[in-house]
Amino acid sequence: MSAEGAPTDSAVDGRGLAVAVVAASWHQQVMDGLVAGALRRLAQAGVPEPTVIRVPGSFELPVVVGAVAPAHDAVVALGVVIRGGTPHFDYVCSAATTGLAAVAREHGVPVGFGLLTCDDEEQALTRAGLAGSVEDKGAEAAEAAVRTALVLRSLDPPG
Ligand code: DLZ
Repeated sequence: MSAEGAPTDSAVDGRGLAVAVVAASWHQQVMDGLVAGALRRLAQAGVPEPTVIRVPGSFELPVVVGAVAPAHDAVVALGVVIRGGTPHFDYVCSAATTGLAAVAREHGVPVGFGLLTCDDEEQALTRAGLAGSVEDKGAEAAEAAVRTALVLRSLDPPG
């Protein structure tokens, strides 16, 4: 995941949106950075009190995102999967990715995709929005979810 080519739009106004943040718990330092980045960006967008839910691992993200999606305008899914010496990495990444895309489509609710898939912890830390990080993927996922919720709202304005 690289930030090259990322949009540089102006500030987003998400006031009035109901947003949930669903975050896995593996790799605590990185996860703390991702969650903090998402909450920071949501506050900047006018969403100061999102629902925050922790799940055990990234594999569990889709089922919980699917459970909260109907009551929210957008969901931010956060997780970190670090490549190990077994194929487990591929299974967890694949299940989380396809599962999150499926629940977004099923419910028509945007899911910000803040799942880091990294070779090692150091690579994840550079993307975690911490002091010394180069990227802030939690914030990016939150902003994408809010922007997409606004797009959907503009396509289907309240009558
Ligand atoms: C089992 C596992 C492994 C090996 N690695 C990670 C990881 O790097 N990041 C993560 O979020 N979760 C990992 N898990 C846990 C799985 O996501 C899941 O929680 C367990 O397989 C139990 O269903």
